[in-house]
Amino acid sequence: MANERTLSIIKPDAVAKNVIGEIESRFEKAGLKIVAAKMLQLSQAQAEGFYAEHKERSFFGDLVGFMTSGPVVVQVLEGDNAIAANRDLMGATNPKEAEAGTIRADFAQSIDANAVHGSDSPESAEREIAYFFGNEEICAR
Ligand code: IDP
Repeated sequence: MANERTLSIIKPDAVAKNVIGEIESRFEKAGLKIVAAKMLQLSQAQAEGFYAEHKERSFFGDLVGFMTSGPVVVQVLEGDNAIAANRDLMGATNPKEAEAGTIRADFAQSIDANAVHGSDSPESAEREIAYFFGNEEICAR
């Protein structure tokens, strides 16, 4: 299996619900290691840049508004097939369609406020990790 890194974000709704620890615990219990982490208040420009691929979508303004509505926790997860493993833990984008026991099924209310982000490919993981972390902020473990 491939040892990978992926970018995870605990979004403002989950931070406001005070479930940061419960979500981080799911990563650890699944065997993923947190190799970098920080809490941030995203600026509008940071949120727009992060979600640039969605800028033509009808929900882009709402997405940026939501992502800047309160602090987020960004982390780099490392482990076997970390990108897919994190997506499995997260569940479907729309929490109403997310499998029972996934983070979104348990902690998200709606497709707009869906608790977590996770990179969806090796290319996006590389871009997204570099968006938030310098190499010196990622720790070998
Ligand atoms: P993902 O977060 O599961 O990878 P993407 O399709 O990359 O899903 O969408 C990014 C984020 O944009 C979603 O997590 C969600 O918050 C928001 N989003 C996606 N589709 C919709 C929609 O149809 N309405 C409102 N928000 C959406």
